[in-house]
Parts: sequence; C-alpha cells; structure tokens
Amino acid sequence: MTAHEEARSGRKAPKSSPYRHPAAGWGAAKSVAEFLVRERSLVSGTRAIQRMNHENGGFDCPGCAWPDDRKGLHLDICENGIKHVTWEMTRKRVGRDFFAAHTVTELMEWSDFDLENQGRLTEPMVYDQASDRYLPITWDDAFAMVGRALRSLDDPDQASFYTSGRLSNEGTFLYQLLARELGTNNLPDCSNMCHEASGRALQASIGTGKGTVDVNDWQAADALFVFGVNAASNAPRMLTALAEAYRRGTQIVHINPMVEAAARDTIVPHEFVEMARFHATPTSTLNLQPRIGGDMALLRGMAKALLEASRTDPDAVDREFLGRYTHGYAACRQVCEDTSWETIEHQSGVAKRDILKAADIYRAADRTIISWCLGLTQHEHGVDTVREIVNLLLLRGNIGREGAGPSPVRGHSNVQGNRTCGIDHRPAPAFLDRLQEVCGFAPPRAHGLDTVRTIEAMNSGRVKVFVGMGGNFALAAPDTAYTYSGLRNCDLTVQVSTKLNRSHLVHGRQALILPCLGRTEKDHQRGGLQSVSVEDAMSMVHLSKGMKRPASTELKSEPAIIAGMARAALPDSATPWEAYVDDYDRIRDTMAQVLEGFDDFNRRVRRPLGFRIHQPARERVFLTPSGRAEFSHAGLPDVLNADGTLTLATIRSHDQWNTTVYSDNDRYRGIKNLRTLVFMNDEDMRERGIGTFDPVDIVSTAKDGSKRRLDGFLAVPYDIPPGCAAGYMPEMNVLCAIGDYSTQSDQPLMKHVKVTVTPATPAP
Ligand SMILES: Nc1nc2c(c(=O)[nH]1)N[C@H]1C(S)=C(S)[C@@H](COP(=O)(O)OP(=O)(O)OC[C@H]3O[C@@H](n4cnc5c(=O)[nH]c(N)nc54)[C@H](O)[C@@H]3O)O[C@H]1N2
Ligand SMILES: Nc1nc2c(c(=O)[nH]1)N[C@H]1C(S)=C(S)[C@@H](COP(=O)(O)OP(=O)(O)OC[C@H]3O[C@@H](n4cnc5c(=O)[nH]c(N)nc54)[C@H](O)[C@@H]3O)O[C@H]1N2
Ligand SMILES: [Mo]
Repeated sequence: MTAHEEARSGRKAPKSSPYRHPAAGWGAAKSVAEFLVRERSLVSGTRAIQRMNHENGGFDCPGCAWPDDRKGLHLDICENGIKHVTWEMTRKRVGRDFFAAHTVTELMEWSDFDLENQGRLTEPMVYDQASDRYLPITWDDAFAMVGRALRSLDDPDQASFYTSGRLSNEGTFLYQLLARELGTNNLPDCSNMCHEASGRALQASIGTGKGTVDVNDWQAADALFVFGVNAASNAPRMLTALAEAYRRGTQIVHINPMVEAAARDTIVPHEFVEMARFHATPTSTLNLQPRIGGDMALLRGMAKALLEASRTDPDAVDREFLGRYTHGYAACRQVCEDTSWETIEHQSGVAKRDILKAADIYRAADRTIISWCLGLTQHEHGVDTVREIVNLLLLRGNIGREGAGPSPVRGHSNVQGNRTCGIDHRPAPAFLDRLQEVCGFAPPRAHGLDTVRTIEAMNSGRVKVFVGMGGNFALAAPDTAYTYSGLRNCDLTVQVSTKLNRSHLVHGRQALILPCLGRTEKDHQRGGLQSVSVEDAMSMVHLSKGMKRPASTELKSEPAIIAGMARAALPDSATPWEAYVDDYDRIRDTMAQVLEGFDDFNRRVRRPLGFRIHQPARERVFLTPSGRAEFSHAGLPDVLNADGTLTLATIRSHDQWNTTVYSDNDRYRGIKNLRTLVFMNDEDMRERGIGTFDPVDIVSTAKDGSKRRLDGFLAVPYDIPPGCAAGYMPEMNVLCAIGDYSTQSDQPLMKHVKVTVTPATPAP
C-alpha cells in the first residue's frame, strides 16, 4: 500500500489546524527536501534547480507564468517550482512491462496519484481492445494511425486539438498549423477554463487581451490590489514582489473570501539571512473577504466611493486622462450612482466602511496595479468583473504609465504564449490573413470548438478524433462523467504526455499514448541542440533550453510529434515539416512573418532576458473601435443563493499542480492527509448539524435543474463568509455541470457551483 493509499484508506488521520507560520521559509524548505528524497532525485534535482530560470540559458520553470526576476537572481525559484521540475525529472519509469502487467480496467481503479507516480512514459503505446492493455507501437505506425483517422473524416471539424499551457511557442505554432491545414479551428485549450474572461474583457476595454504591466511596474507601484489569487501556492514568486513592495511602504490589499497565506506574511525564498533569523515580512495591509462572486459589487463600490469623493477632491479622478483617452465615462458614472450602497453591501458581503478603506487606499496612491486570477474569472459575470477592474483603473489614469495597470496572474507557464502563437478557436481574421499569405494555404474562417463545446461534440458524435497536446483533459474538464463519456465515444484519442494519467485510461475506440520530452530535457535534432521559447504572464518572450538527458531514448519532442502527425495526415502539405523540426530557428523565422510583434524573432529571443511583445495599451494606444479605452456599465448580477444553498468554489491545494496531486496536504490552510473535504463557515455547519470532519453529501444543482453528487467528503470549518464553501479540483469537477458556463466567456463556472451540503445519509 502506498503512502497515498494509506492516507486515503483513513489510516493517517486527517488533521486541520490554523497555519501560523509565514509563507515560504522553512516550511517550504522542509517540504522540498522531503520531496527530493521521495523522488530519489536529491543530487540531480539540486543541480537542475540551479539552472532554472537562469537568464543565460537554462530552462524555464514548467510551473506558473510569473516572470523571472530581472535583476538576475540566480535562485529565483520557489518550493512549488522545485516540485514541478523534480516531478518531471523523477527516476521512475513506466515502460512496456508495466503496461503488460496491468489492464486498463484495473488501472482505472488506481488513484490519480498512483498513476502519475509510476514515473515518466518511455515509448509510444497503442490500446489493444482484445487484451484491454496498452501495447508498444513504433512511432511510424503511431503517426500512420493518426494520419489514417484524420484523413478518413468526412469533415475536418470532426477533429479537435486540445492544448495544455506547457506547450512551447514553436510547438504551438506547428500545432495550430496542423489543425488549420487540415481545415479546422477546433483548438480548445486550458485557457478556456482559466483566463478566457480576462482576455475578452481586456480586449473590449483596452483593445488587447493581455495585461499591460511588467515586473518593474510591480516594483514601482504604491498600491497593489490582489483579487482571487492564492499566490503563496500558485504563483509563489509573487511573494517576493509583495514582500519587497511592503518594505517600500506600498499598500497591499487582498480581496478573497479566504484569507490565503500570501495575505499575511512571508519569508522571501532566496533571502537566506532572513530565513536563518526566521524573519518574516508582512505581505498585506488590508484583507477584505467578499462572498464568492461578490467582487464586482465590491469594485463598483470602490468606483462609487471615488466618484463621491471627487465632488470635494478634484484629484480623486484624473479628468485629463478621462477626457483624452476614454470613452463611456458618463455611462459608467451613471451606473455607479444608480447602484445603491445597500445593494453593493448586500451583493459583495462587505460593509461600506471596509469598501471605503480600500477606496481610500486607492485614492491616496499615485500608481496602482490591480491583479487577479481564477477567483474572478470562473464566474458567470467574469468578463464584466474584469472590465470593472479596468473602469476603476481608468478613473485615475492608472494605465500606460510606470507602476500602474491591469495584471492578470496567468496559469500554466506558457498559456499566454499559446494564445499569442495561434491557439485560438476564434482566431482574428488579420492573423488568418497573414497565415494564408506566409504559409500558402487557405485557413478555415469559421470559429471552432472550445473546451466545453468539444465535450458536447464528442458526446453527440460530431467530434470523432481528439488530440490532447499535454494536460489531462479527462480530469481537468468539467462534468467528469460527461467528459468521460465524450472521450469514450471518440474513434481515436491521442494523448501527448510525459506521465501516465487518467486521460490515457478514459479513451476512444482506438487510443495512443505518445511520450514526449519535458522542459528540463535536451532536445537534439538534426540541426543540433534546440531551444524553445515561452511567454510569461507579463509578455516577456525568452528561450528555454533543457539540460538533462531525456528520460528515454525513444522520446520525441513536441514539435517532432506534431510534425509526424502532420506528415501522415496531410500528404500533400507544402509545409516543410521536416526542415522545421531539424532546426527550430526555421519555425521562428516563419513565426516572425506571421505573428505581430515577433519581427527579428531569432535574434531578439537570444537576448539575455528575451524581449517584450509590444503592447499598445501600455503606451495609451487603445485598439478599440472608438480608439479609446472603453468604460463598461453592466448591471450588477445577483450572486446570492436561495435558502439553504451554498456557493462552492473549486480550488487548488498547496501540494498539487492542477490534476497532478503531490500529497494530501494543504500546508498553508493547515490541512493534513485529506483532499476529499469541503471548507465551510462555522455557522453554516452548525445550522446543518455538521461537525468537524463529519462526512457529508454534496449535491449540486445545475442551471438546467439537473443534479450531481459527491459522497463521503468531510466537512472542515474555515474562515470563509457564510453561504460560501470551497473544495479541491479535480475531485470536485464531478459537480460542475457541462451546461454551466458563462454566457460572457464560455468558461465553466468552476468558482460558482450551487450546492447543498447535508450530513451523510448512512448507506441503506
Ligand atoms: N502550485 C501550483 N501552482 C499553480 C497551479 C497549481 O495547480 N499548483 N495551477 C496554475 C494554473 S493553470 C492556474 S490558472 C493558476 C491558478 O491560480 P489561482 O487562481 O490562485 O487558483 P485557485 O486555487 O483556483 O484559487 C483561486 C483563489 O480564488 C479564491 N476565490 C474563490 N472564489 C472567489 C471569488 O469569488 N472572489 C475572489 N476574490 N476570490 C475567490 C480562492 O479562495 C483562491 O484563493 O495557478 C497556476 N499555478
Ligand atoms: N473544477 C475546476 N476545474 C478546473 C480548474 C478549476 O479551478 N476548477 N482549473 C482549470 C484550469 S485553470 C486549467 S489550466 C486546467 C488544467 O488542465 P490541464 O492543463 O489539462 O491539466 P494538467 O493537470 O496541468 O496536466 C497534467 C499532465 O500534463 C502532462 N504534462 C506535463 N508536462 C508536460 C509537457 O511538458 N508536455 C506534455 N505534452 N505533457 C506534459 C502530464 O502527463 C500530466 O499528467 O484545469 C481546469 N480545471
Ligand atoms: Mo489555468
């Protein structure tokens, strides 16, 4: 029995106690040491870590998208980054013997932890129905199988090509080329579940779908607002920025229904003296706890307060900026006036006096950055909420100058680069025009399927071939049972992966596992050792070069796998697939011609810190129809629940990377040995007669009235507003109905699941 199974079987008792230590620091160091030992990678792991995020070569951390330190900090790394890297570099291997020994039906009974814990995949495998096992297959045969399936489709829209956000820019460009040459824009990606709302909101408000600030701005701001991010776990290098800001006297306001570790204090990871002295730096000056979904009302309250103050304080709003650069101010002012304080308090769950505190901090600051993550986006009104952030920034001219602007915290390390380089099911016509001109084929113009639409289309039989370029679609997507049935209804599923996961077991009639190189590994091609590029959350594009011997000699790089599939699927293609793979500089030369802002790509990407993609809004050039930054003036949604219902947010624990779970602990929330839990407000538990660690039944009700349930979860009291609850993805994806996506962003409502929680009914 593995340690994990032991915990699951209840032998290790779950524990919950408040975590009172600073974020990062010794707790992190201890956790790293234990992890390196467990992965048997103490020496090589330590060496690799020193090469990570190094400005002169080295590989990009495959973890989050927070930018590298630009002062050349050689140890700009974090506990979780180390875990992600070590996880990839594990010495464990899952080869043909393993697959011969276990049927897929048997493996379905294994935990997700145990699947990934088998180590790195080593050779291509094909599913064999007769024996219910995966058997070895040669690369050529595997590519031929993909080619046959794609060529035999009646319509290219019967294929869908998913991307998880680790794929390099070069891989991305080839992947979209494959899909579009085939004739489809079916390019769903993890961004459809992540920051789609941010992209659409920023596009509408400021004419480009990205944030405008960089790390230097973070160092120059005198107020930072952090909405809906668990930074200590999910963007740990942000802790350094917060601690440095605090020491400079910057005001830091965290807005989150849960007071997360980053909203208290931290020991900056690379400051060893501080670590030795156990010296923590505060990382917050004010914490506000809105109800789940209450942020838009809170933001509206801040804008309202500012406008009220402007009656007596001529500097409260930046009239010159408003007059020169914005459009729609009057309508925004009107909607703020029309929204009563009573409504704002009721919908946000925050008292007026506390909203005024935040507004005063905002008004007193010359330079403000507002950042956010999934706490704001995975809601019905995610787009309106992000636009409300921009409204607030515009009121004081906080865009296009030093230390100010919107700063979405992106997820996967290259999720932003994927979009930049063409993964978009709704591609802009101008991009397609350039693609056509440069690459010499007519790309499809109709919009393709996103993640939710792909799952629906697999279920209805309209999508027959599914390719997963990384990720773990079966578990990451909403409505687990429905996603499973969709994948199983496909003629062919292809998963390009580094580790064994659920998506290999929930497969189509034919199925392939294609193992690829990871970020940390040397990528040798005919033209020599290759590098790839990635784009961080602040639009910096830089090279990443692996330094480890690959986990197996049979592995291929992602570009090589994409090219292999393309050549088999598109025998008449004029694209020089082989030449591209021989030397990635050639891919970059083509990208430089197709992608805006990538001129002279090969030279600029080789600068020590890479280059920043030109961002017009940063210079107050707003590519909107009016040519100005657009205020929004949406009505406030009603986010309150019917009696007895709770709003559940599905979140990550400290010890996981999306569907990859490293342990059953969530250190900063004081949880040990338990993932099947639901955090609830004390009062809500008492009302329902539920005690700490009592088993509960959780039932979600979808917009269409359908119900989904989870049994056997344990309730844990937590400091969260009444009416709110939280628990971990992906275990809770069972509760997210496929039809419950935002009409604004098409994002599944993963932070807004309506549930009832009741004491578990004893089994009959
Ligand atoms: N170690 C680690 N790092 C990661 C990841 C990982 O799994 N592990 N995943 C990566 C990816 S792909 C992404 S997209 C990011 C995700 O990074 P986060 O957005 O931090 O991820 P979540 O854990 O989903 O948590 C969201 C936060 O939103 C809060 N929240 C929930 N509902 C609301 C709300 O209505 N309003 C507000 N204001 N807050 C709310 C929760 O309390 C939680 O603190 O992290 C990336 N980095
Ligand atoms: N309920 C709920 N669901 C959610 C979310 C939520 O907050 N709540 N968050 C959503 C978000 S923001 C995201 S981004 C998605 C994440 O969804 P995905 O990106 O699909 O999932 P991951 O868990 O990151 O994928 C892990 C797998 O990626 C593979 N892998 C790792 N490294 C590499 C590599 O270098 N190359 C290749 N080809 N494969 C690799 C490994 O085989 C590993 O098993 O989940 C979404 N799902
Ligand atoms: Mo994400």
